[in-house]
Parts: sequence; structure tokens; C-alpha cells
Amino acid sequence: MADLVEETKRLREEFYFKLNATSSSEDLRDLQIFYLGRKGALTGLLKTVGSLPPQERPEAGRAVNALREELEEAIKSRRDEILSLEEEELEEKQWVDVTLPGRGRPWGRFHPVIQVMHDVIEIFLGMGFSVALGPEVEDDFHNFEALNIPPHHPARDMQDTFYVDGGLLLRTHTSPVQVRSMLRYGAPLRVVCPGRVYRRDSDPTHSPMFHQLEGLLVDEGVSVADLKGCLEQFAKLVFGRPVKTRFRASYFPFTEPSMETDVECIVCSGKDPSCRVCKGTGWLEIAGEGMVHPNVLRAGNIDPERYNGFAWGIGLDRIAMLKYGLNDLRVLFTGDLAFLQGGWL
Ligand code: 2NM
Repeated sequence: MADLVEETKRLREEFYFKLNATSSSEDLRDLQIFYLGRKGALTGLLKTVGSLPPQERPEAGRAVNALREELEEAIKSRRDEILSLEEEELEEKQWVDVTLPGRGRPWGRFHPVIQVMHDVIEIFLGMGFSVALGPEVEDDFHNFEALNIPPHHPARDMQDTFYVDGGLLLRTHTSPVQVRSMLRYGAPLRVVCPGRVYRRDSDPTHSPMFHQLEGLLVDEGVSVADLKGCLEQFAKLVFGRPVKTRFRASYFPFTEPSMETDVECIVCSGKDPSCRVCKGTGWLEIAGEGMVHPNVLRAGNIDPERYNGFAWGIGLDRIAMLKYGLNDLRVLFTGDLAFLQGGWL
């Protein structure tokens, strides 16, 4: 009996010592199992009661049970303490200052070529043209045949054209879209066709993929004067000020007569013989154009006896280079973010 009283005292002291050291609900659960669990210290103590003389058992039992109740109570109040401490800690950690300014988001922007494309489209919408789009994988008829480019024309050469399986090809210009527009809408017609085009070519001024905007106007009694007026107006609007233009004779299979349009150098106005942009010529080429060949109208199911028209093509990448003073167009396609996010401004 005296041993049991001693042991009870010792356990009690040891318990409180350990209880004070607990700082988390996990620690506390371990402590509870150690003393009050099924195989715990108090259960062990209760078992020794059975080995006492019968008259001592009730008192010893009461002492052990009183200790059990006391320890349970102590654990419960310690648990409340710990829980409220842990809650406070969590609140401190999760505290949000709703007055802090938000994190900045990076701004996207249109690619320089796409900005130029939008500007150019806007100019022609203002002249009454509509926008037409078409497939980048084309067939021989729409890309060549209908455009008066015969089977053995050098433009069809493997060296210029990317051919794909099934006799198809990557369009080498957006003209096939104009052919499709003639077939779908007939005359009179005013369309511009912007988009990506593909040629086997790669150097500082040529990319295997580049961007064009071609236009087509078909009506009765259209003249070269109409064509010149249209492109002169375009040149003024795209560079934002009156610019001198000149029309040089040229050749395209799909137009007759054919011309190319130059504008005075927007950097040196023809005054700097060593100008990097115009190479001292004073002129910049901005478009090719001409009166639509009767064969092309016929391929578009339009009667060339009644209707005629003009068409032109503009290299959008080239306009972007001129506008932003680039001497290597490949920066437009290498994904250099420092450049694309405004390094050219
Ligand atoms: C150019 C130059 C001259 C052109 C012609 C046509 C069509 F489909 F109407 F015949 N589309 N584009 C054309 C004419 C394109 O690019 C330098």
C-alpha cells in the first residue's frame, strides 16, 4: 500500500512536469496516451491494486481513480490553452493586409507586324474594301494556275515553293484568296487579303514566312489612274504625312501592265547618299501592282469584256522594318521579348 501511494505521487509529479513542457496538440495527445491510454501508466497502476490485501483495495482504487480524473482534467484545460495558442498563431500567419496594392501583371501587346497589318487594313476599310481570309495550305489552281502562272513558270520552282503531301503547297502569296473571292462574290468586288505567306528564302531581308496584304478591285471602266490614286493615298496614310511616290514599270504574270511603287525615303528624303535605309537611292519600294490580267478574271469566273480591275501586293514585314528602322527583319521572328515588348520604340 505504501509503495502504491509513493508510485502515485511520483507519477503525478512526473506528469505535471511533462505537461508543462507540452507545446502542441500532438505532444499532448502522446502524453495522454502515455498516462491514460489502454496500456498507459495509470492502467498499469490500477492493475497492481488487485495484488493488495482485500481491505486495502477500495482506498487504493479510489486514489488511482482520483488521480485519473485529475490528470484527465489537467489535460483538458491544457488542450484548451494549446488550441487557443495554435489558433492565434494560425491567424497571425494567415493575416492578409487587404490595403496592400496588387501585384503588377505584365502587359501583352500586338506584334509589330500585326500592328502594321491592323493599320493597313484600317486604311483600306476607309476606302470601301472588305477583308477576306483564306487557307495557308493551297492547291496549284488557286496559287498558280488561276493567276496566269503556267506549269513551267520559274515561280513554281521547288526552290521558291514549299510543297506538302497530296499535291498541296504553302501559299506563296495571298492572291489565291482573291481568286476565291472572285469565285465566291463575283463583280463588282473590293477586297484586301492579309496573311502569312511562305517562300524558300532566308537572309537578313527575307524570311521563309512573311506577311502580305494584297488587294483587288474589280468594276466596270477601272483605270490605271484609279490604281495610282488608291496607292498614293495609301502611302500618305501609312506613313502619316504627304510622301512623294513614283511608279516604275515592272512585270507580274497576273497583271498587265504591271508596276512597282516607291516612296521617297522616309529617313533621309533622298538627301543622304550613305543612307542605311534607302542605300542612297532616295526611294523605298512599298508595293507591286497592275491591271488584272484578263486570264485571271476569267479564272475567277468574271467576264473580262465587261469588267476590269487592279490589284496590288504589299509586304507588311517590310513596312514594319521601315516604320521601326530595322535592318534585319529576322528580329521580327526570333521571339526576342526585349524587342517585341517595345525595344523598337
Ligand atoms: C502583287 C502585284 C501585282 C495581285 C494580283 C491579284 C489577283 F488575284 F487579283 F490577280 N492579287 N494580287 C498582285 C498584283 C500582287 O504583289 C506584288
